[in-house]
Amino acid sequence: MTSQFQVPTTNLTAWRLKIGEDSHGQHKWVYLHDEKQREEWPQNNTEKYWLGLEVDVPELPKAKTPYEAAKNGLKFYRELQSDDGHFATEYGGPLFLIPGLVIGLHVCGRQLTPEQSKEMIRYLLNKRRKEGGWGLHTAAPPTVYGTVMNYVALRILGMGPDEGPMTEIRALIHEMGGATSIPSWGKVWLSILGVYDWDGVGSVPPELWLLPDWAPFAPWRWWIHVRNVFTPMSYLYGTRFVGPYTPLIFALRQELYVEPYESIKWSAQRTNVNPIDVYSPHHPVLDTLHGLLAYYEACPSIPCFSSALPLRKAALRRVYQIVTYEDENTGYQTIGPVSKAFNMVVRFAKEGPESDAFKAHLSRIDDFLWLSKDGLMMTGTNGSQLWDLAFMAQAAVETGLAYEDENKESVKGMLRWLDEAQMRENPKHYIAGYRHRTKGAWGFSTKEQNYTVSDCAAEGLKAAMTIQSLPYVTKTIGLDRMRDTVDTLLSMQNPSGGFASYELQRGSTKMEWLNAAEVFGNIMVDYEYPECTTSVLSALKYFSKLDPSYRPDEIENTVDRAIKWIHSVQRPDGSWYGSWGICFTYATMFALESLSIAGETCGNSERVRRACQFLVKHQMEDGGWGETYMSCVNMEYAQHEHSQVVQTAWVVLSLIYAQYDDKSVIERAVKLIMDRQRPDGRWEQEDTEGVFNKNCAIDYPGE
Ligand code: LAN
Repeated sequence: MTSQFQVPTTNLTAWRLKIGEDSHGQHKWVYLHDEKQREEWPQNNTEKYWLGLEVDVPELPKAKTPYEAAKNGLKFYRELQSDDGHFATEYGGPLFLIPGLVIGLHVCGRQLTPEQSKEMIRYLLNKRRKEGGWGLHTAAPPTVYGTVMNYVALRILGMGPDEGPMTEIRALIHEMGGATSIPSWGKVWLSILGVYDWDGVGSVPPELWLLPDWAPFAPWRWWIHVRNVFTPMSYLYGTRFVGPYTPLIFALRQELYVEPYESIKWSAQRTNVNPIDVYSPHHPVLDTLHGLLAYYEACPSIPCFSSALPLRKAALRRVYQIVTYEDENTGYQTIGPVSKAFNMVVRFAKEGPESDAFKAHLSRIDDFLWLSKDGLMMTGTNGSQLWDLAFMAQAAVETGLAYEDENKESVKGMLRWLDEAQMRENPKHYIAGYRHRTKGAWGFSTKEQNYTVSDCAAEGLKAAMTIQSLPYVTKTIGLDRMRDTVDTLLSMQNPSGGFASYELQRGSTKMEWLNAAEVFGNIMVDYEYPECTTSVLSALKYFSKLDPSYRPDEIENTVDRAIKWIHSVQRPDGSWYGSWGICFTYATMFALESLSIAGETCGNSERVRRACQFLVKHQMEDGGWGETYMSCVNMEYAQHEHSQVVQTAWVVLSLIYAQYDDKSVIERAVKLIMDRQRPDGRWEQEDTEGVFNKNCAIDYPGE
């Protein structure tokens, strides 16, 4: 079977990337069926590059100095800039996103286009690991969650049960004991599809949204991503939503389990999670609560307790309202890909297939789909537009490349995009939706996505300030608008002095007791991070030079407290733990930037020397650095077998911030970076460099 099987593919030269005009920075890959249309709208270098086709760029003279290498790099990257000024990039890695969308569409009676489906199948098959299945992300070994969910996705996308590698994948699922022990988010999606029983899912009670705001465990205090997943999930759980029972559902019930479906004792599955999947085991508090809630959930079937029903109804009304706030605040994209699929199903379940809300959801699916050389993926967010651009802008100015005539138009383009991407108002449902202020902020991706992220707002502001320092640009972002950003940044400092990601830390870290998503760590509340803290304090510091009269005392005080917090989280070995990039190399770079702003360098600071010793100790023989995502998982430095250009560059920056005096260390690293540059100026994507929730790697190929 396997030998005859042809992985489906489409004509890659027929795909185009449409960049949104009204919704600024929006990405939408479209397939042009018509030859004439393709001629009229030829493929550009951005499309060719991301599809792995040959890019139309010259070979450049080999760089002899680091400056020339950077210049060649920007010359190449400029080719990937969109007309609106931003750089559209792919953003993949997680492998639990496609199945949610595919199941979500299936239960709503919808499908992707035939071309999208083919490319998605190609992606999943390309990302299958040599062990036979999929893990939580592309760099991890297979788990029940990854393998079952992606197997189901392939079946829905049209693969037959014995087509190609499907028999082998199913054998692996059976070897792992079948789908009964899938982690909780998998249990929920399979129940929605009708191939698991809601009785096997630990309670996801919408009633939590009826708790008063002062309650210590009230959901508005949870980390924004978890809150936005929990909310629609609790609606679907509370209504026990199940999609239509198609023949495929009955087939999957046979395929996914080692025992007959009808014989499975569902209530025993609530705590059954395969150990190979578990990163954060359930806390006994959660299991006890679930045990108690099981009685509550059984109420409707026990007449004397049916008084619980009005409570559930009220809770569902409340939860539905919160779902609509999120949809309306984000142009129906929601904060991310998981909530996107859940919210879409909720709106379908409540308002039906013809409703405006459901149709609006359908119209914003493409924002999360990216066609890569390996096929069609679902992205971690609707892009990383601001994040990529903000660093590129600062690098262009700080290296001096922005002063080169050949780069001026590109730099002006970046400012044009920044100007459009700043959020000028607070969200539509600001107070009622428990949102943090957005006025003046930039988010990680687009303005329309509409979420402040502390470091994105800060890096956006830094990018605007640096570009506007150039003599040839018109200062389109005035001081008033920068003051709005500063107001937002100042509103985000936690009592500890550190900055979290999207909001203040709104509740106790004991909330982790309720973490029911076994595959992620530290997700229940927002935590302070050296990365976010550094971005904010550096932005405030630069701003205070530009506009010394604006809130000077508060800025100074905020920066001082932030530095103290950075001090407080240095580890005894000199490093800092990174939560968004891999890992110690990433966070140590940020922390050393902070300390250099506070005037601390190797010459005068023991802690900076300790940090440098840590970094230098890990330099590899070839002069580079390489760390794997396992550092983030285990909180211990995990050496990569190969050095990585990106991490090597992070360390070079770190050592420069620290004014490290042994220049030979830096020179060897820079030589490695230069040697890895390709003749057209690009650097290839090597291993993954990003991470989230301690356990999931994510790629940043644009950086
Ligand atoms: C991101 C990507 C960017 C990242 C940085 C700006 C780098 C960071 O400094 C702050 C946090 C942030 C914005 C971040 C938070 C979590 C995200 C959105 C992601 C890692 C991208 C994908 C991830 C999201 C949670 C994925 C969906 C999965 C769930 C568990 C809901």
